[in-house]
Amino acid sequence: MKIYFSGSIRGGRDRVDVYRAVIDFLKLDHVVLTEHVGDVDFLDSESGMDDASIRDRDVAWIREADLVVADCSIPSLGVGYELACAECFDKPVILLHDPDVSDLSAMISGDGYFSDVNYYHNADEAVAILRQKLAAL
Ligand code: 6K6
Repeated sequence: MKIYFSGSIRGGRDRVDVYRAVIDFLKLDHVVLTEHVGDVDFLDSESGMDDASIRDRDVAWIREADLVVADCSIPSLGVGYELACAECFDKPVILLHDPDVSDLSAMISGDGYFSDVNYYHNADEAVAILRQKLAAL
């Protein structure tokens, strides 16, 4: 599958270690379109792309993806926007959320499309959840 992994960038990078672990796991059997989200050394300002190009490319990747996996622990406008796109494009979505980091927005928890919310507390738990979910697909 082509998987679009969504996680906070300008919203804050405190969970990048979890993103990295999740992406490394997903890459064992799938193509991850957004590997840069888990790049620990990534500097948004050094990407060389303007914001319109980033947005257009990312929306095109969501259209192309077979599955969207999003970590909503850090509130991020970009992640929320991508989830709305995924719903518009009718893409399956798996959500990861650490309740110790934030309360999940009502706009996500109150949207029946996002029924697959998975709570975790560390990278190992997040990977174990995804291993189980992907095996069941
Ligand atoms: C990429 C690699 C190096 O620099 C960049 C430039 N920035 C972005 N590149 C690609 N996707 C981005 C970039 N900034 C935000 N996004 C998308 O929005 C990602 O797919 C994330 O899932 C989401 C993060 O949104 P914010 O609001 O937290 O930045």
